[in-house]
Amino acid sequence: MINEDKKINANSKNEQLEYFRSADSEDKELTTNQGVKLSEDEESLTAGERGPTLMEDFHFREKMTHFDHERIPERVVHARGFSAHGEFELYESMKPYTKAKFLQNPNVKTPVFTRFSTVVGSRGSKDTPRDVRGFATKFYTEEGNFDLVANNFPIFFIQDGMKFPDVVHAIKPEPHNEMPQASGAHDTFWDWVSQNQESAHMVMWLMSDRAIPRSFRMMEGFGVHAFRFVNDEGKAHFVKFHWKPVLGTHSLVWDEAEKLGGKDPDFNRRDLWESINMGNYAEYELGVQILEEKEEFNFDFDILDSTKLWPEEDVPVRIIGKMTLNRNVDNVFAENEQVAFHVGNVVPGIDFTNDPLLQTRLFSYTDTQLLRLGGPNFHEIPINRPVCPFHNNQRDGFHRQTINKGQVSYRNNALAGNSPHTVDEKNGGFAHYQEKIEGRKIQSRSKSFEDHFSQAKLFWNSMSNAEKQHIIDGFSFEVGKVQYKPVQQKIVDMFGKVDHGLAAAIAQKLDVSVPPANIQSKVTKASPALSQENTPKLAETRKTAVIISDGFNGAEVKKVIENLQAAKVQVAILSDRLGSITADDNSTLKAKHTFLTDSSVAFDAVYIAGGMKADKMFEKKAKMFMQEAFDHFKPIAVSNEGEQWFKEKQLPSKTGVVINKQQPDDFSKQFIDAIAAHRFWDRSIL
Ligand code: HDE
Repeated sequence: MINEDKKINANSKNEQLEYFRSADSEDKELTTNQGVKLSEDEESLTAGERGPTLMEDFHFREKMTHFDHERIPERVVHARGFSAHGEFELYESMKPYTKAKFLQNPNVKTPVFTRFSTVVGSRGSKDTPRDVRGFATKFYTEEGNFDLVANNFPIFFIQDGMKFPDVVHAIKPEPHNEMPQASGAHDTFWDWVSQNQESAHMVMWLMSDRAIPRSFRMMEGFGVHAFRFVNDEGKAHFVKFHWKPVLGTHSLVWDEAEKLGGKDPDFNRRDLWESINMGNYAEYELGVQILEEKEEFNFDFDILDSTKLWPEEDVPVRIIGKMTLNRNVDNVFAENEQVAFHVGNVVPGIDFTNDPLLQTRLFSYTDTQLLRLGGPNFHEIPINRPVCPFHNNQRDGFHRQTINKGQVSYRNNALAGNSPHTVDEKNGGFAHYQEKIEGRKIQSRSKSFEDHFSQAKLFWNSMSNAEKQHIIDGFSFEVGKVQYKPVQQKIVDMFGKVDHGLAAAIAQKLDVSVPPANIQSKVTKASPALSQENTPKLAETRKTAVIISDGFNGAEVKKVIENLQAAKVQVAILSDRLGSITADDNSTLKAKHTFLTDSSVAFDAVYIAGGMKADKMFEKKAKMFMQEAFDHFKPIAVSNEGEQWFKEKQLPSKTGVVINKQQPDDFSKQFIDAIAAHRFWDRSIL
C-alpha cells in the first residue's frame, strides 16, 4: 500500500487507489459491516407482527446509524465541486530554477487530481452562477504531494487574509434569510465592496465573462500568489503559476447561465464527466512567470500584492508542461468530497513568499479540514495519500488507519537508532528558504499596496467592446438588485475611479448620479492577454443540436453530420420525439433529444434541417430554439425548412448564420468555422 521503492509513473495513484476500491457487489451475499450474512433487509425485528421494534436488531441499528452519519460538513467556501484524475507531463526541465523532482525530467509523468468548484454556493447549488471558480490540483510526486490550489482569476478580493472571513460573510447568502442561494449576495456584498476598495480589480473580473465559464475545460487557472522556485544551488526566483486550456478560454452569456441554472444545474460537471467518458480529455498547459529576485521592485505595483497580476506582456508566461484529465472519479464522496488541498503542501524546490494573503492561507486549510474530515488523519484517506513513502512519529487520533509497529514514537531516540531520521537538503530534505527579514511587529499595510485602481483600469482597457458591454451589464444586474440606494451610488463612485464611461453607463441603468470624469484612472495601457477575444478558438468537442423532423433531407444531413464529426464536433439529434426519424430517402436517424428534454442553452450551435412533415407545433418549437440560440450569439446553420423559418422570423442573417446555398461540404466547412468562433457579438438582439 505504501510505495517504498517503486518509481512513480502516471498510473501510480490509480494503482494505489485500486487497493481501496470495493469489490463489485454483483452476485455477492449481503452482510453487516462485521461480515455476518443477512437473511432479511427490509423488515426490522418486532415483538409480534404489530408490536414494537426491538433494540437487539443489530442490523437495523447498524444500517440506520450509518445512514444518520452519512453527511460531513461542506466546505465553508468552494463547497460545490467536481473532480477528475489525470497526469502531468513536463515539456522542458526547470532545473535552472527549481530542484522540484517532478519539474526536472521531461520523461517523467506525474499523476494528478483536480477539483473544480464554485466558491459561494452550497454543495447542492448550481454550476453556472456569476462566481469565481476554484481549480485545485494535487500532484502526487515522488517527493510528496504538491498542491496548486488555484482559481480561474489571477487576483483576489483582498490583500490580507485577515479580511477573508469578512468578504466571505458578505458574499455568501445573507444570514437572516439565507438568500440569494447559489450566487453572490447583493446588499451585503456590494456594501462590503464599497467599503473595501482594494476589491476593485477582482470585482471587475467578477462582473466580466470570466465569472461564467462555458466549461471547466475552457478555463484558465492561476496560482494567484507569487511563490518561489529554489534550485539545487539555493538560488531563488519568484514564480507565478498559470494553467492555459488547450481549447482556449470561453464563456457563457449571462442570460444563458441563468437559464442553465434551472435547466441543467450540473452543466459544467456534466460537460467534464461526459467529455472524459467520450475520450475528449481536458488539457491545460502549465505556464510559469519567472522573476529574478533583483527584479522585485521593478514594477509600478508590489509583486507580493495578490490584487495585482503580472501583465503577460511584461513578464511572459513560459509554457513548461501539460496536464491531461483523463479519468473520472469512481465515487464523488470518497474522492471529490474527501480530497483536502492545502496551499502549504509544497515539495523541495517550491517555497513561499511574504504575500500576506498567501501567509494567512497557510494556516486556514488544515484548520478547516480538521473539522470537515473529523480529525488529524485525513492524509490517510485514499485520495489524499502521497504515492511516495511517509514515516514520522505522529500517532493516533480519530480514524487512524496505519498500524504503526514498534515501541518508539519519538525523537531523539536510541532505542530505534533515532529512526525515522531527518534527511539533509542535498539528499532531498525540505529546508525552508532562508530569506533575511528585519522589521518591527506592526499591523499595517505596506504603502506599495495602496493603488487599487490602475490594474482595474488595465483590465478594462484590455477588453473588447462586447466584453466591456458584458461588464456594464454584469454591474447593472448585480448592483441593480441592491435595495439600499446609497450603496448603489457608492459603487458607481468607486468604479468611476476605474473608468468614467463604465461608471456613467452603470449610473444610467441604476438611476444614480454620474461621478466626475477627473477621478478616473489615467492608465492607458492594455494587456491583450486578458481578453478572451485573443484566446485559441476551436470547434473540437463543441456540442451541436441537429434539428430534424420526418421527411428531412437525408443526403444533406448525413453529409453535414459526417463533416461535423470529422471535425470532432459533438452532434446531438433533436426532434419533437425520441427515436427514429425518417428522411426523404427513407434513411433514419435516432433522436436522443427533444424540444422538451433539452433547450438551446445546452448546445454551442444549432443546425436546423427541418423536414417536409414538420407540423405547426414542431415549427413553433424549432423557431423558439433558433431564436434563443440567435440571441445568445451562437452559430446557426439552416437549410430547407430551417431557412424558411429563419426568414419568417426575420432574423438578420449576419455573421455566424450559415445558409445552405452551397454543397453540403462547403456548407459544413463554413458552419465548423462558425462553431470555432464560439459567439458572434456583432449580432444585434431583436
Ligand atoms: Fe481558499 N480556502 N482561501 N483561496 N481555496 C479553501 O479550504 C482561504 C484563496 C481555493 O477544491 C478552504 O479545504 C483563505 C485564494 C480553492 O477543495 C479554506 C484565503 C485562492 C479552494 C480556504 C483564501 C483560493 C479553496 C475551504 C484568503 C486562489 C477549494 C475548504 C487568505 C489562489 C479547494 C478548504 C477544494 C478552499 C481559505 C483565498 C483557492 C477555508 C483564508 C487567493 C481552489 O481553508
